[in-house]
Amino acid sequence: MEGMRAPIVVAMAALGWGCAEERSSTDGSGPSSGSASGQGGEAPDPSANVDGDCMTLAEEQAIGTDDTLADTDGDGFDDCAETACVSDPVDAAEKCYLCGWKHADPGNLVSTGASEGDVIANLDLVDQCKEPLRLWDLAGGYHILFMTASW
Ligand SMILES: [Ca+2]
Ligand SMILES: [Ca+2]
Ligand SMILES: [Ca+2]
Repeated sequence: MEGMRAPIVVAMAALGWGCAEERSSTDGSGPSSGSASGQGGEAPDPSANVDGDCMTLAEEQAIGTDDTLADTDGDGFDDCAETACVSDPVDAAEKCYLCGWKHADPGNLVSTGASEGDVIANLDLVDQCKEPLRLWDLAGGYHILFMTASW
């Protein structure tokens, strides 16, 4: 068995799409004038949206994103897109899946086996967008997995 390779090809169909497209910050709802941080000692306006990313200063502060950058971590997905796809907007290593899957791993799953009713291992898959996908990121939804293997 050693030395044998078992490539797995997975195609999936999802019932919903989360963040298949990055939102643009140039959609006409652009930045408001001025800085949310205020100048000259003014109190910042918690409803201001300086970077035009759909979140107010108060919302950005609540999740730790930068209110002057639409894409806080510079990973190519703006803060709103990452919030929508349940990706970390302050971690450049975590991005929205191109196919729209949400990062839905609840973080508390434990593999119990591979029989009916078990929680199977958090497999490394490749989706139809040719992107690596962790199986547990599909938790909480119904998905059809098409898997093949060859030796
Ligand atoms: Ca922002
Ligand atoms: Ca980002
Ligand atoms: Ca990110």
